[in-house]
Amino acid sequence: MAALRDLREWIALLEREGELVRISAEVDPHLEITEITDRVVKAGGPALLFENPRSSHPLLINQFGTERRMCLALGVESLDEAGERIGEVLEMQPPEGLVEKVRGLKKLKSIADSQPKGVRSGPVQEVVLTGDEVDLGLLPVQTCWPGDAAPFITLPAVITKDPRTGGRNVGMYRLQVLGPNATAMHWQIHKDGRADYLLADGRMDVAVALGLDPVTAYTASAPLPKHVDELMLAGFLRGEPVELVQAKTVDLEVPANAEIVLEGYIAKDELTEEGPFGDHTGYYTPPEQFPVFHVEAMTMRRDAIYPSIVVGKPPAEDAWLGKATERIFLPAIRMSVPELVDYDLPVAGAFHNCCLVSIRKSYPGQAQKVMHAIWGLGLLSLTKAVVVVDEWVDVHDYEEVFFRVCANVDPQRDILLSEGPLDHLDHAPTRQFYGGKLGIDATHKGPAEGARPWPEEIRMSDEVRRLVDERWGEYGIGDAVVGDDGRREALRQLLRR
Ligand SMILES: Cc1cc2nc3c(=O)[nH]c(=O)nc-3n(C[C@H](O)[C@H](O)[C@H](O)COP(=O)(O)O)c2cc1C
Ligand SMILES: [Mn+2]
Repeated sequence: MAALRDLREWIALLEREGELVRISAEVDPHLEITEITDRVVKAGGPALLFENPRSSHPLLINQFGTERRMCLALGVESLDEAGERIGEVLEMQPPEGLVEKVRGLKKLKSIADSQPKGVRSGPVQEVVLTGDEVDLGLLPVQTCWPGDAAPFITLPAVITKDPRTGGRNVGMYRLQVLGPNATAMHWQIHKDGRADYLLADGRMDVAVALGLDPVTAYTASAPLPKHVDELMLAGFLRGEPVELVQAKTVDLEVPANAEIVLEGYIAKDELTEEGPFGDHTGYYTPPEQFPVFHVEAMTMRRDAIYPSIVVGKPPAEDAWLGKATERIFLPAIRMSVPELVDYDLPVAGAFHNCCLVSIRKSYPGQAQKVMHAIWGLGLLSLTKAVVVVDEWVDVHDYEEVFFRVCANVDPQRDILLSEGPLDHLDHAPTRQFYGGKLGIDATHKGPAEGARPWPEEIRMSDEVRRLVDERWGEYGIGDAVVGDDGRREALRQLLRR
C-alpha cells in the first residue's frame, strides 16, 4: 500500500473504513468539543471532523483514538509489526547467499529512502499570511478544560535545528495561544527542542506544522535520541520520504503537504507564564515560565483542516500514540538490554510513572540490572516505578503481574529505592524534576539471592487436561467454562467483588 500523502488521504481512508463521522452542527472549540470528544474516545468511537467549529477551518480530532486506527495510521496489522520492521534493520547481519543479499539490499534501500526529500513547492504554501495578516484566531484552537489558561494548540510538530550541527528536531510540544501572533512553547526540561534552544544565542528560528499525514504526526511524539531526525523515522515507517519545502520566512524546511505551518522565532530568555493546562497526568499543570514563540508568517492550504487532540485523565486519545511508541521502540531497547523479553507502560501510569518488564533471567541481581538500564535509557529514564517479572509472565496482563508481585516479593529483599530525574509534569515529588524511584523485583529468586528453594508453580498435567478435554461432553456441565480463557474470566468476576 502506498504511503498516505497527507491529512486528506488519511481522512479519506478513515471515511472508507467507516472510522470517521462528520459533524455539521456548529460547535464551540471552547470546552464543548472536549466533552463531545471525551465521550466518543471513552466509548472507542470514530474520528470526528467538526465542519463548523466557529471558524472557517474544520477541526479533526480522535484520529488516533483506537488501536485499529493507530494501526491504519501506520499501515500495519499490529503495532508490533511496525517495531519488527525496525528490529530487522537494527539486527541486520552480514548476509550470506544470494537471497539473503537481495533481502539485505532491500532493507538498506528502505533506510536510504527514509531521508526527507526537498521539493520546490507544496500545497501548504497556497496561502501565505505575513505581518498583520497573521492571526491565530482564524484557527479553531480548543480550550480543552475549564481551568485552562487559554486556548492551546495540542497536536503540533515543532521543528527546530541544533545550532551546532544543523541537525533537525521535530517534537510535539503544546502551544498556549497568547494573542494573534504569539504562543508559549511548552518544551519540557528533558526535550530536544529545549536543548536546541539552550544552545542558541539570540534569536532562534522555529516552524510548527499542523495537519500532517498520520505517520509524520506520530513521529513528532516519538522519543528518538537527539541526533536522530524524527522525519527519518517517518520516512522509514511510511516507506516513502517526507517531502519538505523551504519555509517562507525562516531558515527551516517544512512538510510540503501539511495543512498549516506557523513560522517565527523564539528570543533567548524571553519567557512567559504558561498554564494552567489540563494535562495527560489527569491533573492541571500549574503555571510555569516557558519561552514565547512569535509567529511571523502563517502558511496554509486554501481550505486548511486544523488537527487537535484532548489529553486529560487517562485513558484519552493519546493512549494509542503512547502504545505505538511502546511497541515501535521494543527492538531498539532490546539492543541495549538483550535480556528484556517484553515491556508494558500502563496507560493509567501516564507512561512515565510505571514500566512493567519481563526478562530472561540467568544470574543473580539481573532484575536490578534491568531496573538501572531502564533508568538510563532515553526518556524511559524518567520512569518512576519499574516492576520486573520472569520471561513467562505476560506483562500486558496486569492481574498476572499483580499476582507475581504479591507472590514473589520479599519487601526487605526485593524492593529497590533509588532516585533520579522524574517527568517534568510529575507533581508528586517534593522537588520538581527530581525524586525517588521504585524498583520491584518480582522474578523468581535463587539461593545466591538469599532465597530458600523456590517452589514449583501449580499446573495440571497435559495428560489429565487432554483427558478432560475429550470427556467434557460426558460431564454435562455445558461449554461455558473451558480452557484458560474461561478460568481467567471467572477470576475477573471474583476480583470485581
Ligand atoms: C498529544 C501529546 C502532547 C504532548 N505535549 C507535550 C508538551 O507540551 N511538551 C513536551 O515537552 N512534550 C509533550 N509531549 C511529549 C513529546 O512529544 C515527546 O516526549 C517527544 O519525544 C518530544 O520530542 P523530542 O524527543 O524530540 O524532544 C506530548 C506528546 C503527545 C502525544
Ligand atoms: Mn527528538
